[in-house]
Formats: sequence, structure tokens, C-alpha cells
Amino acid sequence: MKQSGAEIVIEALERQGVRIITGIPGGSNLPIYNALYKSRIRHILARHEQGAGFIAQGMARSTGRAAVCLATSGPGVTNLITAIADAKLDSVPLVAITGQVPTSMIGTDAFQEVDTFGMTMNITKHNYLVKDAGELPYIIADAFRIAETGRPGPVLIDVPKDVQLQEIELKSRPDIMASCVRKQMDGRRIEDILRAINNAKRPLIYAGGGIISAGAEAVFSGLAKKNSIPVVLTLMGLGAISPDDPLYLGMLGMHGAPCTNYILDETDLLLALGVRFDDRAVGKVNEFCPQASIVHIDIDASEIDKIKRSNVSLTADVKEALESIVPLIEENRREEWMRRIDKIRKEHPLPPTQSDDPLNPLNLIRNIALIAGRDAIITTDVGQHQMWVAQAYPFHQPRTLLTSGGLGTMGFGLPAAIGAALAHPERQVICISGDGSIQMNIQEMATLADLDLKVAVIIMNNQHLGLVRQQQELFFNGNYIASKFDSKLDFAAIGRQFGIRGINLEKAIDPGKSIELMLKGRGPCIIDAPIHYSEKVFPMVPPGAANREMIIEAGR
Ligand SMILES: Cc1ncc(C[n+]2csc(CCOP(=O)(O)OP(=O)(O)O)c2C)c(N)n1
Repeated sequence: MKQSGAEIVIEALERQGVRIITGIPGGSNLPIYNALYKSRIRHILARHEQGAGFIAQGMARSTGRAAVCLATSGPGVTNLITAIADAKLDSVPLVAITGQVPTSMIGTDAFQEVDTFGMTMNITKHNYLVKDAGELPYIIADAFRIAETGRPGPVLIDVPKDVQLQEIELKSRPDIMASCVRKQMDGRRIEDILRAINNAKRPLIYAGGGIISAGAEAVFSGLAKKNSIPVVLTLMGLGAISPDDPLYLGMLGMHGAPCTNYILDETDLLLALGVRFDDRAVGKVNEFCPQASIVHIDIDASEIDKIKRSNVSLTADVKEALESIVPLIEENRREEWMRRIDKIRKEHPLPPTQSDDPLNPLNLIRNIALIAGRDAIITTDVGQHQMWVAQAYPFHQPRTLLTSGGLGTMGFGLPAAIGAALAHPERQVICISGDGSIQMNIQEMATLADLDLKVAVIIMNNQHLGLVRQQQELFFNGNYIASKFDSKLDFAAIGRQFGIRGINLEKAIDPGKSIELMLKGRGPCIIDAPIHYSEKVFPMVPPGAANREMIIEAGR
């Protein structure tokens, strides 16, 4: 039986077990949409391709499985690019399938032609320009394997329209995930790591998103417990260990828990697990952990020694590596180090919340956490609200915080929340956003209204680009330019116009109760929470400074 390239694309996605895809049709990908018409795969019509990319990311980040988005050539692709770059920096498995002008017209500046392959080469883990429909089943199977295995990441498949329309008879189809070969771990390195841990007096674990990608949370907290090693997490690592674990010290870095940045100065062995020494985490690199030997375990060989030279390194799946290490590691109570840690913790707590105002940002976030429960999935946008969430929201499980860590993309939160809710319709999903960020993909409120998902969007509305204003106040002599919005938007009313329940907490007598009632209601809701514009995120390490030079609070 002859099939078109477009039908082969959809059949290959079905064979991968894909149930939902999201995107926007256009001239160059209409044959794929036509094939989708007859498929049991559900399609979610986004309102902007960046929204589609982040909806797919929300599915992928909350499940760990590759999710699929579609875009047409030209502007469809350029709109999608931010979401692809975002997936690359945060190691999110994504398969983007884009339409392209017919092969004979490539390079002619045809209508809606851009060089998708060239433009996405540096922001994907791998990309393809398909020349023949017969390649499609193999390319799609490979794309999923590449996106999901090793260090996850985005893969793009650009399919010219004539290839979508090409009719062929497929002789064979590839096995799904057949070629996933495990790398052998270097046993001598494991011995070196064991020796380093056993000899250390003041070890510290610095762990990140790699722990969550590998599903290594249990063995990782087992290591910390057995050998009494305190833990600091990156933004991407939040949820990898319970915030109630006595060994957990908090997030490190630019807006981290102050004690972490002092303890990093004292450690003699840093165990860097599934991390990439990002500048927001380590601050001034040559002043990061000045007394420590470094053991670095990461699945991506290119991360080893990229930013900070390690004394022992292991390129491996961090879960497999820890499963080899933990049974062999000595039990150790490290009483002296624990006493020292306790002292530093007590001397340098997070800046206390000055008020009992329920609309104080940290109070608001703690309250949301109490109402939402441990199973809720939280997405954020980028700005002060994102850092307040990272500081104050207790993430007890992996994949409950979805945030744009590497690219720091405003506009991520709402579509990512839609994706998370599509993948987990039974769970409460909450997008905590800022009034600046929400406006970057506000059109996806229409998608949310279509889908009627259990998503609450809480907008911390300070009528400013708050984090920009904060930097202008602290580092640019209060020269406030381009950080204030002159029009005061009523997001609850905007939500209602999209067909979503909305409430403004400005006049709420008990904001906590109002939030609870909104979350209990059916379907999505928008909550506009007024925040004073002068609120700041502390501590803050000035850009380029060492972590210990953090500003703890205004004037200090
Ligand atoms: C797409 C994009 N453009 C610009 C920035 C730079 N930026 C970082 S934070 C921020 C302000 C965010 O404002 P808002 O969403 O209102 O959050 P707030 O800081 O007030 O909580 C800006 C403009 C960015 N991160 N992403």
C-alpha cells in the first residue's frame, strides 16, 4: 500500500506512542495536518508557535518523555525557535516537526522560506532536513531516541512539502528505541570517587536537573544520608530531595539560601552531580569552592571541565553511577562537620519575612503551597516571582517545578502549565507568573479556555518588570527606565474575556481563602495578586561577583 510522506510521519508518531501533539498549521505543513485528520492522535491548537513549543515542553518536563510540536515554514519556525532554544538549555526532550517549502524551491527566498536547518543547528541536540519520504520512519525513531537518551534535548525535523506529498511503499519500519546502547562505566573512576568521599572531612553535594532527568532522586538522597553529606540544589534540581530532609541546605547561587554560599567556601570536597556549573549557581568561577577538590559526574562529556576543572570526573548516567557508589560507601556520621553546618545555618538564615501581610510575596507563595498540596505542579515565568517561588515553595517531588532555568524565557509559564495539565489532567497545575511575563504569551489563555483544564494562573502584579527594576535600584543608581507599565491591567477581567474565571485579590478580605475557593472551582482560573513594586528578592549576588559577596537585604 502506498503512503504519503505526511502519512508516514503520523504513523511513525503513533508507533512512538504519541497521544497528544500541539502546533499551528500553515501552507507548508498542511499535508501533515491532513494525515493527522485521520489519526487517533489528539491535536492541541495553540495560538502562537512559541506557545505550542512550551505546551510540548510542559508535557515533556512533567513526564520525562519527548513531546511533539508542529509548525509551518518561515514565521511558524521563527516563532518556535525560542521554545527550542529553551529546551536545549534545560535538557528537555522535544521533537519539533516543521514544514518547509518544496525541495526545488529551497534557497530561492520562496514565500515563507527560512533556512530552518541552519537556524536550528546550534539550538538543537540534532536536526534533520528530510530529502526522501523513505527516510522518515527512521528519522522519527532516531529523533525520539536522541531526544530522550543520554542528556535529553530538542530534535528538529524539517520536512519539505514535496516530501510530505511523495507517495511511496514502505518496505520496512524501524524497531522503536532499538539502538539504545548503554555505555560501560569506568570502574577505576568509581574507586577514585569512593576514596575521595571517604577521605573528605567536609564534603558537600551540589546537585541539579541531571538528578531529575536520570530519575536518580532516591539513590541520591541515599548517598547523602549514608555518608552524612549536606546537599545544595540548583534551580533545576529543586524537588530532587525533600525540603524537610535535615541534610538539605537550600538552593545555591545568585538568589540562593545565604548559608549555602558560606558552606561552599568551607567544603573540602564538592560532589557535583548532574550539574553544569552555570554562572547563576556558581557566581565568580575562580572563587567558587576555593578549598575543595571537585568530583563531577555528568552524562554529557562536554560538561566535564567546561567551566571548572574537576579532580575526578565520570561521564555516566548519574543514577547508574550512584547505584555503583552507594553500596560501597562507608557509613559516616560526620559529627564535627554537621555541627559546623548547623552553626552556619543558624547564623545565616534566609532573610526573614518582615510582615504578616498575606500579599507579601513570600507569604503569598507559602500560602499557595499550603492550599495546593504536595502533588501540585507549579510552573513559573521569569523574574522576581520565579525566584520567590524557588526560595519559598517547598517542592517535595521531582518534576513539580517547571521553570525556564537556562534561557530564562518570559512567557514560559502559561503554555507550560497547559502542557503539564494535558499530561496530568487529574493534578492541580498552578502557573505563578508576573504581569510582564504573562503578557508575553497571554494569547494562550484562549487555548486554556478551549481545553478547560485544571490550571490556575496566579499573576504577581507589581505593574513593573520587577527584576529589572530591582537591578536598576541596586546597580544603576535608581535610574528607572523601561521597567514600569503605565497602564494598569486587570488580569481577572482579561481572563473573563477569554472565558476563564477571574478574581482580583486587591479587595479580598482573606486572600488565602479566595485562592482556595478559586482552586476548588471547576476548570481554569486567573488570580490577579497585587504586589508592591518595591519588594525585592534577597539575597542577591551582584552579577559577576563571588557568591559570598551576596547582598543579604537592602543596604547590606
Ligand atoms: C523574553 C524575555 N525578555 C526579556 C527578559 C529580561 N527580563 C528578565 S526578568 C524581567 C522582568 C520580568 O517581569 P515580570 O514578569 O513582571 O516579573 P517580576 O520580576 O515583576 O516578578 C525581564 C524583562 C527575559 N528574561 N525574557
